[in-house]
Order: sequence, then structure tokens, then C-alpha cells
Amino acid sequence: MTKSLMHKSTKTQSGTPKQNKSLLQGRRDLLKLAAALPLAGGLAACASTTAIAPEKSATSTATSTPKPTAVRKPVVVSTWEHGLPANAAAWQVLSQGGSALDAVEQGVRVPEADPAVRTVGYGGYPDAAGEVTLDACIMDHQLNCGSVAGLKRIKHPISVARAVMEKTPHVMLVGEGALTFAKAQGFVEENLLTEQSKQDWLAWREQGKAKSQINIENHDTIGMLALDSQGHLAGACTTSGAAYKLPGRVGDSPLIGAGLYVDQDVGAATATGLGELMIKTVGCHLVVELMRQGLNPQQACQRAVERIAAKIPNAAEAQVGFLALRVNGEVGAYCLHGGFNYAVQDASGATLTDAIHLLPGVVA
Ligand code: SD4
Repeated sequence: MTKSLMHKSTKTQSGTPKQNKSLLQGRRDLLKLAAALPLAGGLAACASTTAIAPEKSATSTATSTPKPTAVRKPVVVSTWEHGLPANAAAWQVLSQGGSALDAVEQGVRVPEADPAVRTVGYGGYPDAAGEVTLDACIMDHQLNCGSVAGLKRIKHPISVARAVMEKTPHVMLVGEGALTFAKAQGFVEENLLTEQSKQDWLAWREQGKAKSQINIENHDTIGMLALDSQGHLAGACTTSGAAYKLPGRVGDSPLIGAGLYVDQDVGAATATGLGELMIKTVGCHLVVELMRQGLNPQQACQRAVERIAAKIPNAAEAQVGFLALRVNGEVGAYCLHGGFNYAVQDASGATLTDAIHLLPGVVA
């Protein structure tokens, strides 16, 4: 059940130089700039960044080391601004000694139910056929995990994913099978296409747009990571996926390792942006393994973004962002283009922070 939203005072701190905002005014400029950038070499990291040894094929000019973050628990972190009310719901669980697993489930149910959040759950952008199809996964500190993909007409895919984890011997259910399972578990079918989403889809169809894209208008998946007072980690990720995607398309968000990964020995990571890029690099597993090798959360996220930028042609046409939480409570994030932010909640309150980015410019 979703608990009341009572998050504490919110302060916003920016990790991105203000002047970057004037460099790019929109997606068109962004794409022009991207085309002019030599992706596999010569990328200069933006804003202050870290002194990690570069990827073989990437040439980040990283120079400074990030400030160490205070060790803390419990703590919850989420992607994007809608992470603030989601974290607040998770905090209700964590602050009362509840588990990280319960916290992340309760937390992400908030944007799943909010029609104003157009990229998660109810009210999310539909696929090219006008159907809202949802992807979600959840993972605990013992590598237990559950996932659903292409789930229709169920408002809370994260809770179905948890049921897959707890009540079946499987990790992932898709499409009709996932819906049949959800109904058998007592989840109620309902229409998820709001009038607003329907009108937007009709307008998109009218314009005859040929392909779905992740851009500044539609890249707002929620990924949430929590560390509870027992010291246990858990994570959840839920989305309606790429707007107007081909029916049947599955992104990174329900894929363990791509959109979410949790390893109690090390930490957890989640992702947002064009899922195909995270799938190709198994991005969140990569971030966790980089932390295992000794990088801090921000350095690990940076390295994963650099990997994507260096190895995937035209990656700069999309956005990707990673968010990581180390088992000691340390938080880090990094993204390809400016404009990705993340919410953190702990006993000291709630913050929203702009992630440091690799390419110049901010997509507002
Ligand atoms: C996907 N990663 O389906 C998701 C979409 C998203 O922020 O927007 N993430 O590719």
C-alpha cells in the first residue's frame, strides 16, 4: 500500500555549472552537437569529475576526485525529481525499521499510481499501437529477484514483479503470461491509458513519427535503491518504457543487470535513459562490478557512461544515466547529457542533485 507523502524539507544542489544551460537550447541543438563530437576519442567530461584511469577506448579528461560522502543508513535514492515523493514513501518504511525491499516497493508505487508521471505506470506513454505496457523489476540483498515485461492493464507492475520473486521459481514473466499470473494473484485489471496520454499518442500518430526515442520529453523511468537499518540493500525499477515503442519492445528496466543490480557485498545500481544502451553493456551489473574493483559509486557510474559513449555508435543521440549506492551508504551518479537528476533521502532530509555529465550542455 502507498503510504502518505511526508518528505522532509527539500534542498536542491547543483553539480553542474549554470553556464552549461545556455549552451544548448533543445534536442535539435543537442543532436547537431552530438554529430560533431568524436565519440570514441576526445570526449571531455563536463563539470568537475573524477580521477579514474580511463577506459582503453575512452579518453575522459577527468581530473579531480569526488568528495567522500558520509557513511549512512538507512538511506534511499531514486532517479529524477519524482524520486522525491517516491523516496518519502520509502522513508516511511525505512525510518520505522522496515526492510529495504518493502521500502523500494512502496516507494516506486507512488509514481506508478501518479498520472502526472508520464513515463511510469498509470498515465504512461503507450506503445505505437496505443497500448500502455509496463516493465519492472525488484531485487533484494540475497540475489532474489523478480521481473515483469510488457505487462498490460495492471497499475503496479513492481508488486507483480515482487510476487514473481516470492511466489514462483522464476525470475521473469512477460506479456500475457505476466497478466494471467497477476490476475491469479489478485491484481485488478484496469485501463492505464489516460485521456492525456491518448491525445498525445493520437497527435504522434497523426504526425507519422517513425520511431520511438528516449529524449528530453520521455526519459523518466524510476529506479530506486535503498539501504535499511539492518544494512541490507534492495532495488526496484519501473517504467512504461520508450514512448511509442514498437509493440513487444522490452527495455533495460525489467532486465536484472541492465536496469538494476544489487549485490550485498558491494552495492546497487539502477539506470535511466535509452534502455538499448544499458542492455548492450549490462550497465548496472557493470557499475556494481566496478565498485567491487574499488571505484566509488560516482566513479563507477562515470566509467559505465564512458563505456557506452566509447563503444556504441550514436550513443550521444540518447540520454543515459546511472545511479549507485554503495553498501556503506555512499551515493554517486553520472550521465551522458546534463539534465539527469536524482533524489536522496536520509535522516538529515531530502535532496535533489544534478548528476555530473560527460558531454557538454544541459538538456532542460
Ligand atoms: C527503457 N530505460 O525502457 C527505459 C526508459 C527510460 O529512464 O526512460 N528510462 O528504455
